[in-house]
Order: sequence, then structure tokens, then C-alpha cells
Amino acid sequence: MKERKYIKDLKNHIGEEVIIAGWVDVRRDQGKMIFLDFRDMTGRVQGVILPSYLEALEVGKTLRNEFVVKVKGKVNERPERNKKADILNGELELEIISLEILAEAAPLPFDLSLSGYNLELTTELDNRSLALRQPKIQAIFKIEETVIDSFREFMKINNFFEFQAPSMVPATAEGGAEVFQIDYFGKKAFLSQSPQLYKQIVMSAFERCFSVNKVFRAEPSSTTRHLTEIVSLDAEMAFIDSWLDVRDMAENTVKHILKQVEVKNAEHIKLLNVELPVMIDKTPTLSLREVQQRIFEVYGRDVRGEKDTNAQDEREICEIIKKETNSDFVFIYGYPTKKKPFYVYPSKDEPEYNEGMDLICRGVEWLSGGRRINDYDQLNEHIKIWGMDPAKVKMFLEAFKYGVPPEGGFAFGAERITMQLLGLKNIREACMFPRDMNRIDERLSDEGY
Ligand code: AMO
Repeated sequence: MKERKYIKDLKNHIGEEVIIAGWVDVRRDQGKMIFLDFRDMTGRVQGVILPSYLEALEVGKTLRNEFVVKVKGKVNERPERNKKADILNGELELEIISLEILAEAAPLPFDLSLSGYNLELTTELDNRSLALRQPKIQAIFKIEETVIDSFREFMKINNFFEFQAPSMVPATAEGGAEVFQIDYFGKKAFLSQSPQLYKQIVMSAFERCFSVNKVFRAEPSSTTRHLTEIVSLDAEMAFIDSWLDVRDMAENTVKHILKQVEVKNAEHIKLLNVELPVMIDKTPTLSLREVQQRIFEVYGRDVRGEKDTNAQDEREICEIIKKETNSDFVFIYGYPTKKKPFYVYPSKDEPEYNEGMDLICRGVEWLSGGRRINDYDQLNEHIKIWGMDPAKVKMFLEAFKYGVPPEGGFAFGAERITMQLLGLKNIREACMFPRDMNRIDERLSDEGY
């Protein structure tokens, strides 16, 4: 449709006749006149069919919401008193000359409009294809697009090489039972939980690498922050002095993402009426034991000696840190070595604790990472202690046999980032087609929401 103008550009055509194409967003029939709001991928505009356009009025009467139309009209400036300063095209109106219906739409099962839309999440997901037309839902995914783009952008600025990690793998990177097994020509294989071992292999050749990949977690419980298929933003870097270099890279990545979202998605943030989390200059960084001690001091809840944080710990430490520093983020490091995967680097001074770290934002984990073991013999020793079969990680071990610098890395879940940026209550809102125990597009059961 070569002659078509985008709705966002109509302000440049005041006084001219234009062709637009899009959906009927709202229709208000006032008898002699019909008001129609049109929507295309760039925005919305109000149009009016005046009484003198008899043919257009006839077509206008047959329209319903979501009909797809091609419209010829004249772009008129609105009288001063009718101008709306804070919305796109608030200063103009389209005087409709003719209308062509490109596709009809069945009556809608629910109100899609900005003011009328209010579906429960389960119903929204059951009607995903139609709900995706709703502006607030689109805003969430536009922001997520920026999150992923800006991660990629920051990695490239910092000389990380992008690679494509495999999704079907012979062994599990993270250990544990949370893995989907597949039948690979009669042999056992798995859907990748994480590109962990591959990113370490690629790092051993390219120094710095990253990947944006789907990963799969057979999470056996249904929570508001777990999905079974996620977008994992992974990075790995060589020649670090300590895990603190990894923390700093992760922190700077977050700063870049926050800045890009603020700049590129200003209108979406306004529409969703949210405040982005605050990252202060140096993000507070506490060991697991310090976190547990702080929770004990402030809330009197004794979780000292626990091997990891749970959801309540993460919420509470974020509340404490927010009050004290205004930071919405906190790094936690120093987990019990045995509780984390075999590749995590044990601290030199206290080998029973490791140099693994998590970044928590507003009470929910955003990122995991840290320093890795780069010494071949030490890796082999850990593989033995962890009870793993070295044959299953042969390709990984081969990389480390031939000289690998001190190194580390991290991974974010894109849906977790989006969820916490926007203060969404359920991670499913941050995933266009969420997969969980109860849903693969179709609902598998009525439970768990
Ligand atoms: P981890 O398993 O902690 O670390 O995952 C990294 C990040 O991925 C996100 N995430 C999830 N998001 C939604 N649903 C899930 N089920 C889910 N599981 C994980 C979180 C989490 O912080 N190999 C390490 C990373 C590394 O050390 O580089 C790993 O996969 O945001």
C-alpha cells in the first residue's frame, strides 16, 4: 500500500488529503455524523464522517470495532478549544472522505479499549491473540524488546562475541531434576536449561561472548515468578581479576538497560504508570551470611545457616537495602560451595563458600553468575565430588585442558527483568506465550493460578 501514511505522521500533513489503513478502534454513531478512532502500529487518530459524505456514512454504519479499513481523509487542525495536548494527534482530526473495508471482524468477546479493558490474567492468556491488540499489553512487550536489544547492544559495545547456543543437549548444565528429557532418535537428550557449558567453551576461544537464547526449566511448581521456557541473556568473560569484575560488568549492563528503557519507552512507561527501579552508583553487595544477619537484626527472623535465600529473604533484604540506601538492587555473593553447580569458583580464603553471586531487584532474583573454575584439575576434582560422569561433559573439559584464563559470567532472565521493571505481579504478564506446568498455549488444567 504505497500511498499509505502512518498515523503518527499525520501532523506533517495538516490541510492535505491522505490515505491511512488500520483497525477501527472505537466507533461512536451520532446519527448524522459518525466518529471513528483508527489504530495502526504507530498510534491512534480520531476521524469523523460528516453528514455530507453520504457514501462514507453508509459504510460507516456497517463498521464494528476491529474492522480493518483503508481510509481517505483530509487532515484538519482542531479548533483550539478541542485540542488535547498530551495525546498523539490531539491537535488534529481526520475528515473522512471515503472508506474501504479490507476485512471484517466478529463482535468482540470483551472490551479492548484502554478504559474498558480489565481481564483476569487467566482469561487474558486464554485469549492471547486478541488481547495482544490492547495498548498496555503491547507496551509491556515493547519494553521487553528494548531490554533484550539493549542487553545485546551493551555486550557488543564491550566486545562480547554473540554466538548461538544449542537447545538440544546431551547433559544438564545446572544439575538437578528441573530438566525436560527428549527422545533423540531413541537416545536420551535434554532441552537446554542454560547455555552455561557452551558459553564457557566459546569464551575459552573468543575471550568474551554472549547469547540470547531460549532455555527450558521443568519447574515442578506453579509460582508467580517461574516459567518453563524463558529467554536467557547470558554473558561470559575471560581475564578477570576476581568475581568483582563480573559483578561490575553485570551492574553496568543493568545501568545501560535501565537508561535505554527510560529513553526509548517513555510513552509506554507513562501508559503503564510505573516507576523504574533505582540503581544507585555502587549497588550494595552483601555476602549470604551478611544478608541473613541483617534479616535477623531487622525482622528477628533467624535464617542464619540456611544454604540459600528464599523468596521471603529476597523480599526482606531488598526492603532493608531500599530503606537504607534507596537502591532497588542488591548483589548477594558467597553461597555454600556444595549447594551450587560444579563449575562455580570456591573462595580461596574460605573454600566452603564460593564466588557465585545473584542480583536481586525489588525482592526477586534477576541474575545469577560469578567466577568459574578455570583450572582443569580442579574442575575434574569437582566433577568427581559432585558425582558427575566426566564422559558427559567431555567437550567442556577439553576446552579447559588447553589453557583458559581466570573467567566468569552471568545470566539474566528477560521475563524476570521485565516483570520487576514494571512491577508486574505475575511473570506470565511479561511473557507473550507463557509456558508453565498448566499451560502450553492451551490450558492443561484449571489449577495453579
Ligand atoms: P540461574 O539458574 O539462576 O543461573 O538462571 C539465571 C536467571 O534466569 C532467570 N530464571 C528464570 N526465570 C523465569 N522462570 C524460571 N523458571 C527461571 N529460572 C531462571 C532468573 C535467573 O536469575 N548458568 C547460570 C547463570 C550463570 O552463572 O551465568 C544460570 O542459569 O532471572
